[in-house]
Amino acid sequence: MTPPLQSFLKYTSLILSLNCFLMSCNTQQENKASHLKLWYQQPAKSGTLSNAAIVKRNDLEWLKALPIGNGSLGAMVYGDVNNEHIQLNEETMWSGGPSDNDNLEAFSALSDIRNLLFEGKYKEATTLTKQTQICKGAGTGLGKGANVPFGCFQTLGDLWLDFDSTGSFENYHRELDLDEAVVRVSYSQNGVNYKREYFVSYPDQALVVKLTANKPQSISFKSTLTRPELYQTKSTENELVMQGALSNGSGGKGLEYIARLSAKNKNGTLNFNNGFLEVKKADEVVLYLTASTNYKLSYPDFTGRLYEEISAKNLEDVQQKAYESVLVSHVNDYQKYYKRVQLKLTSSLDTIPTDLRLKTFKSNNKKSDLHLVELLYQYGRYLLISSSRPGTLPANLQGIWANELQTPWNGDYHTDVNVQMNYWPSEVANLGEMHLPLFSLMEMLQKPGAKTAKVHYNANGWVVHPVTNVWGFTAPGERSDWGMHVGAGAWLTTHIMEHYYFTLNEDFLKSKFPVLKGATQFYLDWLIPDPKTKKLISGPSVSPENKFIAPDGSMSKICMAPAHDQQVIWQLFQNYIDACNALGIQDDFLNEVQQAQQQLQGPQIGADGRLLEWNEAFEEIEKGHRHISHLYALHPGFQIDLKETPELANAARNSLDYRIKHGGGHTGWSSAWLINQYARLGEGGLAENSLKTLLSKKISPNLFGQHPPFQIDANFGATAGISEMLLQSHTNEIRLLPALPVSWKSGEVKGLCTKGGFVVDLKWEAGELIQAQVHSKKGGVAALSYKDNVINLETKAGETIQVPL
Ligand code: FUC
Repeated sequence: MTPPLQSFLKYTSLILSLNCFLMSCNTQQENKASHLKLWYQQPAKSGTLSNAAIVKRNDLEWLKALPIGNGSLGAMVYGDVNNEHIQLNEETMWSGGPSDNDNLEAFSALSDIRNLLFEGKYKEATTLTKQTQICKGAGTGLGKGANVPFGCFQTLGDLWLDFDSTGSFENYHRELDLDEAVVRVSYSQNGVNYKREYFVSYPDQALVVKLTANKPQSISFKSTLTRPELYQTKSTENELVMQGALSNGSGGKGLEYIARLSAKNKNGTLNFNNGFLEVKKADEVVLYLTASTNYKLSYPDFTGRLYEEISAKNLEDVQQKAYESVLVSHVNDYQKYYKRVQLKLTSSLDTIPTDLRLKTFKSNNKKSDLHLVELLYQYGRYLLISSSRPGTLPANLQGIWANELQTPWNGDYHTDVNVQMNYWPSEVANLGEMHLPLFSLMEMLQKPGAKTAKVHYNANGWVVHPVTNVWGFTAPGERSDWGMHVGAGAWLTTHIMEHYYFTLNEDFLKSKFPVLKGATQFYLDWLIPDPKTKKLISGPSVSPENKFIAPDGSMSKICMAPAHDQQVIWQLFQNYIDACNALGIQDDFLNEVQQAQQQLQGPQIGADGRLLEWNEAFEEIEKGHRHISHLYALHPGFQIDLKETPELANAARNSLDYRIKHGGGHTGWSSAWLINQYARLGEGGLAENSLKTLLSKKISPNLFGQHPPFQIDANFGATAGISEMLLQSHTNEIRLLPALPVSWKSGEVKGLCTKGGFVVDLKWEAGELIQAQVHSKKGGVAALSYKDNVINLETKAGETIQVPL
């Protein structure tokens, strides 16, 4: 190389690297400035090690603690100064165990119940249903199943750090940084500035806590691991080990678990002794915690893993690495998913702590707080990444965070809206991988569900009713009024095609096709012709979980052809037909499905213009009922659409308005559903109203959704709903800004996904779309619709196109 060229290149590369350095500084600064955080100026008050046994489990302080997690290991960080408390979870910590719940009397009474219903004898039909159709045994224990075979998702326990400091502190700051999935706490005490950093790493399968101070020898504390019951904590030379077995709900030993804690210090001393870790006068301490159980997701033998070895190996590996590298690989792994979507509704700086912001919002008569909307939106994505990863169990009613032995509703999987809602944001908000655990659960449910289908209904295929658990519970619930929701399996299974529609991943579809076909098979056998209309109908079943006044004067839930069942079955059949088209399947079974779909009783409009919830215009007992299952076809289904079936859409709107007028949307998840429903109706203002109701009434200081109690579906439903307001692709069209509220004047969203494998970025000003970009993963035509215009954009796989507006 000639010298001048060499020096030119050197010079250029110097300039380049300087530029890169400056750019990376700028990006870092920009990133820092744009970091979304939940932040507070006070700790959540924890108990202390000495009163661990009597710490109130379901206290309000827990709803101020901050959740971190890696899909299976979870923690709630209180950030208290003198006594730190980190409540722990491991997603498979389930009491109970597999049990046979199928009712051998069910099938012989089935046709009698149907006949009674056809004769209008609702009272008798309900009595016979109660007597014969419910599960055998205690079922879910009426939602308190910790000590029956159904079991309950339980806390793993608590990690306590009792510091030797007492007294006051200042400059307190506590935050959950959504951009990095790290909790940070800082404060000053006795002239020393303290910092703590907490995260749960997916790559290293460990909870990591780093404690530092700006003066040497300032960190001294005593620590241990406890659990409200069934545990023993021992110390080895360099570990604390908490171990035990839960109850199997039948008087025996159930799931086994282990949690291990180790520590590294800079200066000072570390001592593991007598079940405690004692740290004296350290400059810095890093704690590592791993946990594991012997659970395996495989019916009927759920025992599998060498769990003691797994947790030991994880602990050994993580502590051999430098803290910084563990942190960096955690952040990189998390950001791979999190950074895919950006939402900007405001450029104002976040100068108000999150709890005060919420309070102000409530007292300000719900004046829009766009920052809060951004925060809630990304928090939903954060929670999904932190509670549902490929290879884990699906996010349950509380994700993976629960601090009790008897978690509300057993912290299980309710399949009559709740677990489905958990996954509504997964595809559109660019977290398709996080959807995968739901399919693993369905695969496990096939076998027990096939037995239930045979025993209860003499049907082929598989079924699940409104509640299931990690032990393969598929029978109807113990109370027929909610337990006879026979459409639940159809609803659950529609998620398979939802994932396919967005990803066009044929291998995925092939591998899950048997699950889809099994569910379809079940409903083909289950449906019967209505003697009057000859239409195919489902029943005996319920419209979750609403009651009506029957023609015989009784108050009933049991009926034939609830609109919800009819709609989810239509959707399942449509999904099956689409799956066959995608996979090139053409056979007699497909023909049968196509014919059955055409013969299904479809949605009906009552004389008052509302969509009928039941097969006749019965009067509902609870007019503002929290479930709006008879509008499933509008959302999340696509049988009803504003443009394609305007009359039905209008009837759905009437039903929604009526529900709300009578107090509907009163649980967190219910108001979250309304956001989605109104978005589908193109009603940005009404969708925003429901979002505001949720934010003002059903969100705790740590932004956990509230039924109440805490139920995470509202968080996921809200994230899905906000996405639906900005982008929809439930029909063949991709609708841009279909339900933009007036108050979201200008903004930008990047990285939302649509069916067909497109990724969309949108920018708007003064309520008008000014920029749109489509990235095509799979090629094909993107039919983009904005207001009344439709553009058919031809794309090639891998191409990114600016849309001409
Ligand atoms: C359904 C709802 C309840 C609650 C429970 C977990 O049964 O009807 O409101 O959300 O799930």
